[in-house]
Amino acid sequence: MKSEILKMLRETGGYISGQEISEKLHVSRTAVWKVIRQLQEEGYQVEAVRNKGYRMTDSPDVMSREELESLMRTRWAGKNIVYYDVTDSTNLRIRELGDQGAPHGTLAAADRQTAGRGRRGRAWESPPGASIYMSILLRPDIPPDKAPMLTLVMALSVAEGIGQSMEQTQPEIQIKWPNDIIINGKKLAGILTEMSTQVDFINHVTIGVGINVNITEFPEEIRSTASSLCLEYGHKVRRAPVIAAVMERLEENYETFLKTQDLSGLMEKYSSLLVNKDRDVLILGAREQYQAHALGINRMGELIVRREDGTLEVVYAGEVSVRGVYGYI
Ligand code: BT5
Repeated sequence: MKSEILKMLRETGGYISGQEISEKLHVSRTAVWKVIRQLQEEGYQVEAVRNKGYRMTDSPDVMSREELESLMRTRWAGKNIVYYDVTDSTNLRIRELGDQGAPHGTLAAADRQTAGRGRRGRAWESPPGASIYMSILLRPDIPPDKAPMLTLVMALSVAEGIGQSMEQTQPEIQIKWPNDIIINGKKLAGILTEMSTQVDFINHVTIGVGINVNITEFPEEIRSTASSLCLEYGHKVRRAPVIAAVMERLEENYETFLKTQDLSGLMEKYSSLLVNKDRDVLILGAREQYQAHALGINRMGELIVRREDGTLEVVYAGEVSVRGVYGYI
């Protein structure tokens, strides 16, 4: 009931009477009033004016299932939500929920992770109260070898979703192929895709996203490469609306992806946000490392590069890392 009342207060904008809320939700006016009191205690600014009703004047950076539900405008992406104040890793929670049969689009979000993970066993810095840690469950009916493209679909959705939630258009949010989200040359967000498969069949896919929102201090090892929305835009940002915006973009981009089972409908948008485009990059493969010029992505999501001798090469995301010649990008 709390998320429905929150949604009504938001959608009305002005005043809504206790009577109207109680009739719509089939509950007593006292029950409505109790929820309003709870919301006020959680920090929401809700005004109560005799003969007019309730009006929300400000909402704080609350992270809760109700807050997220009240903001979600999607049909399936993030419609079923589980929220944790603390968990080890939202990717692990979603994998478990996937095994237990949770529906496509289930979203797990946390305020803090005790074992936040990056790719290949690396760690993801996940302090409380300041950032977004979320994972979504997908059940795509595609062959397993096409699943890595979902990381790019998510990267595009994260970049677009963040961009849309901010009032300023500068600094721009960009993508470092394949899965880093960049602001002013620093890492703002990372994506971790994991899959549960049979031989030629996907059981489910978990896509985890970590976004640095209001964090202002990073550990020494990543201080020069990491940044947050708050640091770059100079003000605090509410996390829940960013999550809702990313889910909205994901729902649309995922459906575009499924039509062709490749990135033909998305590669133009993705390439326009690509920070590596037209730059010299170092390709760090298991067998060889070389310098090349990045040209863009193809419809399979591979990076197209031109080697120094002029030959074109396609680089597959699973096999290599890409670095700028002079640093991180
Ligand atoms: C990633 O890995 O960028 C994927 C990160 C995914 C995190 C989300 S949070 C929700 C979900 N649950 C999880 O357990 N994970 C996902 P990778 O490309 O391997 O980058 C990891 C590297 O980024 C680390 O080795 C550090 O150098 C750096 N790093 C760690 N924490 C960071 C942070 N908060 N901000 C920026 N850089 C960070």
